[in-house]
Amino acid sequence: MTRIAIGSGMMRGNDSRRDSPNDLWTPGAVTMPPEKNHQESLEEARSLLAGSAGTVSFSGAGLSAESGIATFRDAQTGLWARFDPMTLASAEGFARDPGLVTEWYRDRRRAIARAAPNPAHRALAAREEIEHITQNIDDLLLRAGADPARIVSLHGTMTRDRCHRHCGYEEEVDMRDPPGVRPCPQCGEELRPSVVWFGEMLPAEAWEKADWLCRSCEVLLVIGTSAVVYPAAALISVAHDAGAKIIVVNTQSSDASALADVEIIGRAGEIVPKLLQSPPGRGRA
Ligand code: BJW
Repeated sequence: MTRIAIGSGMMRGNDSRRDSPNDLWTPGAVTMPPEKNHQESLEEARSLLAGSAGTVSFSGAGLSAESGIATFRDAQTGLWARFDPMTLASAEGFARDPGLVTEWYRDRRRAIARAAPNPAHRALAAREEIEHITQNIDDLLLRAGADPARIVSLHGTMTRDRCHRHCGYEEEVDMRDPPGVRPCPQCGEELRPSVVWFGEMLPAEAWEKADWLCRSCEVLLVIGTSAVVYPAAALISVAHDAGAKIIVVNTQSSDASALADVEIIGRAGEIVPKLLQSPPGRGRA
């Protein structure tokens, strides 16, 4: 696999030279003017998108990073660099200290309420034919104007609380003034954010729709995910194995890199609008 240094980042597309026995990436191994390679990869991705009759976006925390929402696994700035996931994002952690978990979510809810959609959210939302699968629990894609019927939220949403016992009770929360710990009015168990914690099943309906979209799409546009959390990350393989072209946008290599037909290393807020500027292709039936 050949990688080409582009300015402060790197970019990689499918490259016929990848069978070369000397196929080791070296930062100095630039064979063409960097701007031309950058432009070529963007054009390749744009052309895949323009010719696609069914494009699906698959996003992670990197999509919202430029809106000021912390990612999970980025060194230093990622949430898991500062907080223990099993203490704050698991049923066991909640059972141990519901007050601590709820306070952590109150802070994050206020941060989401203060945040605004960035150019990547807006570019995705503006392409009405694109279906979206997101691991994000913020509502920025929705606030950018995307059709809610075209958003599959694999890991739930911060905008609602639900009964921890799954009695069926759910309610919307005020994201600017989020509630503290309180009992479910239906069964007395505690209420908690309607998100998916480690060890919990993904919502069945969301999973089934996401799986179907990935089996039937022509292009999967993977944006800002480390692709290490399963079963969500497996959807990239599902689309790839079903014959979809995979375009990856990320500030660095990720576990999605190996499946990419075109990988563009750069910020989502800069790259995604460039990719989606082209007129829609044949559109989804
Ligand atoms: C930019 C950028 C910019 C930055 N522009 N890019 C194998 C099969 C099945 C399950 C497992 C398995 N192995 C292990 C498991 C269990 C576990 C798991 O996957 N663990 C791994 C970590 C090892 N999975 C689960 O537990 C799931 N449930 C499950 O499997 O149920 C079945 C089961 C039940 C019982 C026992 C066993 C199995 C549930 C997973 C739930 C994940 N929940 C969270 C928290 C949500 C609530 C909250 O926010 O509080 O979801 S964890 C966190 O990770 C969050 C995210 O949605 C998810 C994915 O992270 P994401 O979005 O990829 O973010 P990062 O930070 O990792 O990456 C950001 C990327 O953006 C980076 O690559 C940056 O470079 C890039 N970037 N700035 C472009 N400007």
